[in-house]
Amino acid sequence: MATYVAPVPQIAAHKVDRESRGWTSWITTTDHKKIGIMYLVTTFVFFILGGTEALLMRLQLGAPENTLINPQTYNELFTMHGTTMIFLFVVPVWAGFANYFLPLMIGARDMAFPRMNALSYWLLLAGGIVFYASIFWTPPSAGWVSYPPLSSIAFSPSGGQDAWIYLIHLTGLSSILGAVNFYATIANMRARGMSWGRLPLFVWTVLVYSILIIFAMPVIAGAVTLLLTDRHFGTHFYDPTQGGSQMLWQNMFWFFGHPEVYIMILPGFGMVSEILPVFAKKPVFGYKAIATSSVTIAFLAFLVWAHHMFTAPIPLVVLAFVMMSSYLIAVPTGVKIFNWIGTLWSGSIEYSTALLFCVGFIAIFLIGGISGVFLAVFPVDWQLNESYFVVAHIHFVLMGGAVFTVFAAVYYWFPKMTGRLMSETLGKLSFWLMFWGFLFTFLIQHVIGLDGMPRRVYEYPNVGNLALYNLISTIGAFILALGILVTIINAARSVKVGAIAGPDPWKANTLEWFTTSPPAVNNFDEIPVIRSVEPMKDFRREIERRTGQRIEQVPVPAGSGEAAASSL
Ligand code: HEM
Ligand SMILES: [Cu+2]
Repeated sequence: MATYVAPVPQIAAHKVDRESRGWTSWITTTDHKKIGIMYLVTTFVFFILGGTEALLMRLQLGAPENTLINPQTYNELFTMHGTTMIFLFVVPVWAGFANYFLPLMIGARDMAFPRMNALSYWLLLAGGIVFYASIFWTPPSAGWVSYPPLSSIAFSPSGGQDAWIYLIHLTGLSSILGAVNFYATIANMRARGMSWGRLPLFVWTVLVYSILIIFAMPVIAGAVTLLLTDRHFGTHFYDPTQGGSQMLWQNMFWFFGHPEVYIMILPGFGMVSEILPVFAKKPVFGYKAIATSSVTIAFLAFLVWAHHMFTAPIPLVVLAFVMMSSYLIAVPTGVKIFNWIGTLWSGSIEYSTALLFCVGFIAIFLIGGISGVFLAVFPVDWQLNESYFVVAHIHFVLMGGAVFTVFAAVYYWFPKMTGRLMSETLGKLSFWLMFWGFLFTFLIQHVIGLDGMPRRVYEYPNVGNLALYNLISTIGAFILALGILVTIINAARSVKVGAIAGPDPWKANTLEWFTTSPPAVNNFDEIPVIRSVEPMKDFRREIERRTGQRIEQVPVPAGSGEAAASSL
């Protein structure tokens, strides 16, 4: 087998510590890869909890005037579901992937602040436990937006609402520390030669994700602190009868809430920009446009929060401004979609499961974007606000933008994390079940909304076609859940019996493939100098030029990996 030919000057080899094993190694670890895996496992557990809550709601809604679930429980279920999915799944799941892969992608040996990194994880877990502990008493029931007066002590006297507040505090702090860490790592620890213009696109989006978190999270932390003092310490920030203002909550919540949407989906955009070129076997179309559009989206995201408040008493001229700036966001988003299609265009496409999830994402997200354009017209929103049309819209955007891209990331990166490939047959089965299940569940909800069914109701009368439409939606939800289950089974099976992956099973472009699967504690024994956005391609070409032979795999530097770690 060919040995690694250094195409470029090398940085001195690095001695590694012996890798510690056993369960204590997990709770004491500061290794970004272990922390990444803990993040991923934890967030997937919450995803399953949130999904179960969703299925219970869909069961209740499967038939008109159903009495399976009482109204109070239904309120608790949608509150737990929305909160779990957003704060305990989508936001931290990206921190999980970024933890594992960001240092590898930029050629670093760990995050900038490894101990703080561990703290971020433990704060997330604490937030989740505090929140879920409330199910043993009374869970919160004021929705994931917790508007006062619903969330006030008068309407929500139970500790569940306080648990919700602590969840925001703890996961918010976790996210902020994580974001500072990602930012510092990207700014200071890139391999030699990796200028900003050579940063992998996923890393660009993690950078923007971090900046959004740093600006948005403190605002909601402040907002919930005021809610806490209103509830327990006699203040009246949100109580209009005492000189407070309910609008204060709405403004603070959505000043955070809209950027939050991009916190949840930008890393997914980055993921798609990594995966498409690998499986279309050509360079990404418009690297600079994709990177710039992420930054533009982030900037605009702070101007449009009031489109979530179109029915609140706000001057018309402000509404018009918010409507126009919301449209402006469609431009950079359109640029991305255009570039992804450009990347696929006339590529020799390999239809891997990861690629299917990316293409499924583009299709679904596009529909979510279009219903968003409807909702951004404020007179239209006055009609559709609080209806099932909105439920359809958020799920197209979030399931498409976050869940489908997360699944793409799982299929793409699983071999790197475990050393084994997942089954493509089960992967494709899972994709098609999820794709069709998703469309059955949520496409029809646009019609349910247009027919006038409000959201957050536990039952509906048997009028028109509501019963049929809701039944279709419920059946779809179970097909979707089955699809998710297939991936879980696939992952559990492949960890043990999957085919051995090798360092670079996809012939990919970025540095995380320039090491063993899974990587050793030190990630790389030698860190190469970077000369383009596609370093692996450079290595391949360089070796082929020197040896005059075509190669399938770039040999990773001798001594890298487990063998090196245990031989010391
Ligand atoms: C697994 C498939 C899913 C199903 C079947 C599902 C179903 C539901 C249902 C039935 C509701 C309540 C609608 C209402 O009564 O107003 C809901 C609300 C919601 N869902 Fe999902 N959902 C799923 C996944 C997700 C994901 C992945 C996210 C976010 C990333 C999400 C975010 C939300 C939010 C924010 C709400 C609003 C909660 C509130 O009204 O306070 N859902 N979903
Ligand atoms: Cu928004």
